Amino acid sequence: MTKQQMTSKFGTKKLTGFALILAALSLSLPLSMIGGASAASSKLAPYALDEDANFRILSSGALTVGDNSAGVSDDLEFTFNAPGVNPAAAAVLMLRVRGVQCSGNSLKINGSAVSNALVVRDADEVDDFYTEIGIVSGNVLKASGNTLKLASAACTPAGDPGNRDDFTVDNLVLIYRQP
Ligand SMILES: [Ca+2]
Ligand SMILES: [Ca+2]
Repeated sequence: MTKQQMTSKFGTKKLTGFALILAALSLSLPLSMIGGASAASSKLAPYALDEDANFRILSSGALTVGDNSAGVSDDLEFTFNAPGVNPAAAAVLMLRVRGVQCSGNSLKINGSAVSNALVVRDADEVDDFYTEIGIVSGNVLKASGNTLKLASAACTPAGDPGNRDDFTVDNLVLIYRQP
């Protein structure tokens, strides 16, 4: 099992970019509810729009894990910073996700699962990207040296246990609170 190490090359954007994110987040709310995001996610999203919020673009490129294609790893991880974060507060991870078919896949920050980030889709939906709003629990983030890890899981008990579930994420945006 190999890991791809990447470092987020995107810095913190200021007001113009933030306004775009707010607009995107607002748009994503009804879509997420249609797509099955939990009530908890939907409630937490507006909370992240507080005046004390900050955000980071963690990745704007597609990241795929699984075993369908050569050169794709079962898992990958990269590091990112969250300058000025209030570490005790929960945060929101907004992202697009495609191809999740099994519940065992994981998206973790500092070893803690980001809930609602990976939603299992029906077979006829796995070719489409869905906007998801994940929840990063309080006491997970730190100002620097955070690790985000994606891992694909075998689809068990259904299917071939040796066939890991390939899925793709992109446009990962972390919205967090400052003290
Ligand atoms: Ca899949
Ligand atoms: Ca596979």
